Amino acid sequence: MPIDAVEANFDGLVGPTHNYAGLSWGNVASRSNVRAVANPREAALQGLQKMKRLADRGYVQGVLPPHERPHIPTLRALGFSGSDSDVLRAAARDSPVILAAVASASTMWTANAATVSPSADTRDRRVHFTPANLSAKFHRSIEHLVTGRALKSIFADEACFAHHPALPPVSQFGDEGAANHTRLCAAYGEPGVELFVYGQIAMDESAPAPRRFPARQTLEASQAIARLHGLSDARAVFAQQNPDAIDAGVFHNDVIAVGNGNVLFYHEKAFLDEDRVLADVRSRLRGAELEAVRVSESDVPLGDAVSSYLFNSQLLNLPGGKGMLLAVPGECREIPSVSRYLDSLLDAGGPIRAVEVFDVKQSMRNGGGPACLRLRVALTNEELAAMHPGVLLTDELYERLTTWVQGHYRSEMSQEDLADPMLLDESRHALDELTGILGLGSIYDFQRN
Ligand code: SUG
Repeated sequence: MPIDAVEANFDGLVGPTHNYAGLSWGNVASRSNVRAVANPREAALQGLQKMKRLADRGYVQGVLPPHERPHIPTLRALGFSGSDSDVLRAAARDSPVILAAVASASTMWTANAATVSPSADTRDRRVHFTPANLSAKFHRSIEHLVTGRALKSIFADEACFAHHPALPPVSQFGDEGAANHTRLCAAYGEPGVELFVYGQIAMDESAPAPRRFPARQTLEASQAIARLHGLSDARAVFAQQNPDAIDAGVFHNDVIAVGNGNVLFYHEKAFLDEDRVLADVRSRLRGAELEAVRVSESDVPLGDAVSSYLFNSQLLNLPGGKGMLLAVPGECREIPSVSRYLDSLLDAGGPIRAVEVFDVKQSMRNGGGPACLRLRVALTNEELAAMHPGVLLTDELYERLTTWVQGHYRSEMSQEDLADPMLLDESRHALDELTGILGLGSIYDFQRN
């Protein structure tokens, strides 16, 4: 009997300090919008509306909470001292860039929160979670502890769920989570193939590597995750991302490829050795044939793929086995080559049967599209029943979160605003209320001290 399972998507709720600080070298949008004034309220509402539309279509939709920002404990660890206001004032004076890093709302991009292996793939038949160390960027490297707490609080039942700490926080084990991990399968409850895509082999200096921008994910990290999660060779494939793509601004694999079920939708420049990747996946995929939907450079030049975020779309099953829906960012309809390609994709009669546009512009300006904003967790019915239900989006939760955002979030956030001690108070107050709404317990440092 096949096991009934669903894919749940957990979107990161945008935090109250959402801003444009230009922190991510190698991420073109982050750099080009540096110092623009952000609108945290609009950002959070755009995210909630995306979640609501997908929940209304019947998809299992969850929410992951934002983190406490600015993160005062990190500033203290860096030598800033005194009262919280003193700490903020000194950081703003001595190093605005450090203040911006500890104030980033980057936890919204939950595709980077963790790598998740469904129980059908793992040796002990539990769902395995490893928060990503995100060690390539300081502002992201401070996420994994609280991410781990939130995931443990939501997936608490040890009979169903296994949690690992993040990998050692050094560049050789740089891990960016699910953004560099795609699972292909015949059905969510069946054993699948986990495709780990790395940017660089860290411990082999002669191996191919990007020249301009950093490779954030290493083979060493991907292999460690596969070992921790108990994936056999039959369940895991490791593939190198094309270094030229990284140098063109593809800082995560989910900016150039997305998979779901037996479909892999990717750009011809995604992988260093495309033929081997496809052969490795094909030889391991059971119960279904891989359908490779390959986009050529002549149809969509790599630069257009990066600026539209075509591949940072969510690929979702349509009900009744009637193909798949591609949930694309609005920018895809603004770039002629991409818009034309989407029309031809629908005419082609392939597995992708529907395209829907989502407005997540506030996040896009920091290089985060629809797929960056969500963490996928395939769950059997039994696992779904075992998880904490308070984070699953219902009409009522959507209303409560919308009211909560409207009551607590500012509509303008400049770099100067990050030093405002009132912002810290407002954020803590809002997050304290949020853990109550979501029923998560005390996951934040300020609630524990
Ligand atoms: O890590 N941007 C994020 C975007 C993450 C996108 N995620 C996926 N592709 N899955 C990053 O580069 C920019 C923050 C700033 O510049 O203010 C930032 O962190």
